Amino acid sequence: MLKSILICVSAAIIATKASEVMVDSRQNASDRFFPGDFWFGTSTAAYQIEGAWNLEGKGPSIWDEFTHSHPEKIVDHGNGDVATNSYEFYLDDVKAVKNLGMDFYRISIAWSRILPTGDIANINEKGIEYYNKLINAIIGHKLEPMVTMYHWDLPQDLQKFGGLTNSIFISYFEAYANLLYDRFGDRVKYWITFNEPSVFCTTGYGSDKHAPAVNAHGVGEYLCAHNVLKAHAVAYRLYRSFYYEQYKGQVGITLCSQFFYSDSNDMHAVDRAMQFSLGWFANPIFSLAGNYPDVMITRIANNSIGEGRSWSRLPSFTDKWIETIRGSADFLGLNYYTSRYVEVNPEPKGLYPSYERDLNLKMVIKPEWKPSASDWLYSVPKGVGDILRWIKEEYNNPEVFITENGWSDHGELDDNDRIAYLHDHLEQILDVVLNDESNLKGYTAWSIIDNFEWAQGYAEKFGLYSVNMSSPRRERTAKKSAKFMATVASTHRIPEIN
Ligand code: PNW
Repeated sequence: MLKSILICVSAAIIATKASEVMVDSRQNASDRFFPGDFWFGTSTAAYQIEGAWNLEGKGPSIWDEFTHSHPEKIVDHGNGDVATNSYEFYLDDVKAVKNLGMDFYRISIAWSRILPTGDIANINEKGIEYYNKLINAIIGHKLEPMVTMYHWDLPQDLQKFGGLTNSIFISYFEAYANLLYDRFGDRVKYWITFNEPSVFCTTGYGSDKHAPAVNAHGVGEYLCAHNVLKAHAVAYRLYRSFYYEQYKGQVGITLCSQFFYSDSNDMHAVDRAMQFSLGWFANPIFSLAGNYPDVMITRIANNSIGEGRSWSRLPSFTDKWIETIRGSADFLGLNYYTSRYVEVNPEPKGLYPSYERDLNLKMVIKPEWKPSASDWLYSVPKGVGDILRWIKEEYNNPEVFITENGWSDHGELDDNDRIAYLHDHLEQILDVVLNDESNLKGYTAWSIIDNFEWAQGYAEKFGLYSVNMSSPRRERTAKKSAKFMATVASTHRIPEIN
């Protein structure tokens, strides 16, 4: 179930187009290197690492509430109460990123740490102080901070009135964004409004797998997405109107998508998968026409009518909103992990109604794809190149940052499978860069340290460093992959592996 919902919806041009990629003849193995201005970084998110869930004025988030009231929904019954205690040991994380010779560190801010109820009426200065220390440490280590405003941890009080499904969310988010720009904008030049709305809207509002476990399938995920797009655009416009002139920063959004392929060359199915996953959020922001992809508008309206409604479960934008949302990003943050083949379901499948049923595609995993410790994550390096090329074509070559890419295992220090995954993906990415097939500015590895992997608890590890979870000091230890990434970041080349 989770697998199919988590289709951080992929896309696919078909294999042929992508495999025709010619590698420039000048590129001998020895001079295949990333350009000097290409950036490398690593990423974390507040709830997954900070701990200190109720310390120094922090209010509860939907993930505190979810893990406390439903421990059975987390594989190991874990939670983020203490996590890797980065609230106390944030300097270890910053130093780890620095040790790898990275250019930037992508973090997120816990909304309820600085606004305990989510509301601007009540500011927690202790929380502001924490992020000031963290941001200053990042800058002090000559790293660029890249800051995500919302990485899934909504203040619990905002869920009382429906959270992201209530349009008043837009005003709350605007006030929150304004506070962040005001307090941190002098030092933070790269802002990401939301991390992976397709994932948190489907799993949190369209299912009960993630917080806030609303499970309003078929309606909740679309309401959530609608408000996210508006809130994102409002936060973007706010920065451009009141902060850009002084601070000259950039504001983007991070979207997650797989790439999709078809064995039977069914390009309609492939396009539908791409549009339901990446296009859902990217089309309104990055396409010339704006608005949701046509295939979503049509299918969801038709299904809605078939269900006896006189309205579509996919909300519609006024022309004014289309205008406000279109072009509201300086860059597209892309989280790429894996891909799928798609086939049309002979019979409609999934909860009635639901996003899954609206999409109505079977997601197929190829037996030759290497599995990770996560049931949804298989190594498909080709997909990252194909999705970058797809983005260039579909959205007129926007600036892109890969804001996450990574591999899970059970915590080995000699993590050769992670190295192989990173190596193979970086090779594809380098091809794209050298052939000028994407306006790609940087690459971010998920994650610098092992951390709380949401419903999978601490069982699945994505870190370049392991963390001693049985010691209160939470010591960080570099894995073999940390060395690999350090070589990539410092030489701008991809070392050969056996
Ligand atoms: C991301 N998929 O989620 C999140 O941004 C991180 O917080 C998380 O720890 C990381 O990836 C690893 O899971 C994803 O289905 C969820 O392709 C689902 C997918 C990809 C990323």
